[in-house]
Amino acid sequence: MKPERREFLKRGSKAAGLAALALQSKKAQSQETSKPGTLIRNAGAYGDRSEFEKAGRIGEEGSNGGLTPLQDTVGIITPSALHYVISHGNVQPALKIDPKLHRFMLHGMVDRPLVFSVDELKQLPSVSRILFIECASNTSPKRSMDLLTVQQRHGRTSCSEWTGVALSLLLKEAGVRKGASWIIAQGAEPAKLTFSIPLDKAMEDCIVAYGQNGEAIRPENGYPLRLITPGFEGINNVKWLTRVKVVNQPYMEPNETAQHTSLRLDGKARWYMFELGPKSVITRPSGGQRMRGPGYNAITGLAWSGGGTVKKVEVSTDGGRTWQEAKLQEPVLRLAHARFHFDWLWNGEETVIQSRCTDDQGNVQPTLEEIAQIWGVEPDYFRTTTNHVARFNGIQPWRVTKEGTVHNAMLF
Ligand SMILES: Nc1nc2c(c(=O)[nH]1)N[C@H]1C(S)=C(S)[C@@H](COP(=O)(O)O)O[C@H]1N2
Ligand SMILES: [Mo]
Repeated sequence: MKPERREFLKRGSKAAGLAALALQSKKAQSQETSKPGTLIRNAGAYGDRSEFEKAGRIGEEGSNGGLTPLQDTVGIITPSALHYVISHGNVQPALKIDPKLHRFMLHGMVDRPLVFSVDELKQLPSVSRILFIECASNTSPKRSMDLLTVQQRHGRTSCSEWTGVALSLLLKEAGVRKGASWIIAQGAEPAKLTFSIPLDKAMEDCIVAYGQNGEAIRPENGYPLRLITPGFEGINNVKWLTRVKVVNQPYMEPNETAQHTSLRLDGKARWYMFELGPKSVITRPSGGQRMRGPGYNAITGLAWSGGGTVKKVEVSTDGGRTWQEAKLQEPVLRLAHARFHFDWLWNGEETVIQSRCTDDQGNVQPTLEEIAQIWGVEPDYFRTTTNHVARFNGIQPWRVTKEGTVHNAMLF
């Protein structure tokens, strides 16, 4: 489709406001031609980290994924360069999109279809929110067997500050028609990833984002535009966003049917689940690391919930017999990673350590055994099934041996 942007923008008085903004952005551009200052010599125009820092994403075999080294990050922000990457459709390393040529279209069941350039979106009132993103396949227990580290088990979640325009603002400008109930978001890659999202969510808090941690979104994370759908599973955060179509039913695209459902024993599948459950993981000490030795060992980790704000994290250092509350480090933000700390005096004996998240909705992170019970399966199901188990938020146990080595204890 090649609708004339100006045609759309001309219609309606509110839309005329947007047109004026578009003109302003032209002016602003022409002012930018004046010479910028000399870039500083010693620090570099665009800084690098210390050569002694080695934390990096690792790949997943047979996929385009890159997993965040959660064991190496501090605080709650994932550096953009370490944000996990999952791209379907073989987009490797990432799409190269010229932001001057890129357009975002809002159409379908609206009174005034709208088309925006990236610059035009940047002229609109912006919102910034620190939010986690997590792939529905993160921590799928089946993968547990040969995956030992927190990066391998949990590295499909990251947390960034995302900046952009509230999708609700754009939808109001476009004028959503009566009877509309869903939006369909689509990406620019050859496979055109497409996903259906309830209109209520779009109006509540979705963001058409161009910024990540204070600069442009990284190419592999969706440059120049991506949809941010707070708290919903990763796939809803459509990268390289080209359009949002307002419709009255989900489109049941392959990604939301075949590839993002959980098949149950009775042959029924769970789908359109969207919201991710409460979750947490101890990132230190975690699989593959070594204890400092008997005595004081700091425990730290991350907790998050698609249901709201992390209210409480409990830690058990005795295989789940007793639990004690961990300290939550400020800030603790809605739909963001939260950092927790726990002071542990290890007696040098073999034990299992784990964490449990409770969110402000009262949702408590379950054990694998509790999930099995809800599913009506034996815990061993998760070891043997060939079905894809998505949205698994079971408690992550780490076994600490007498020698001070730490191992994944889920299903072992
Ligand atoms: N256009 C497009 N958007 C996409 C994807 C994709 O392959 N193409 N992958 C989805 C999936 S499955 C996840 S988990 C998240 C990952 O976002 P990230 O790569 O920025 O971490 O993006 C989602 N958005
Ligand atoms: Mo995903």
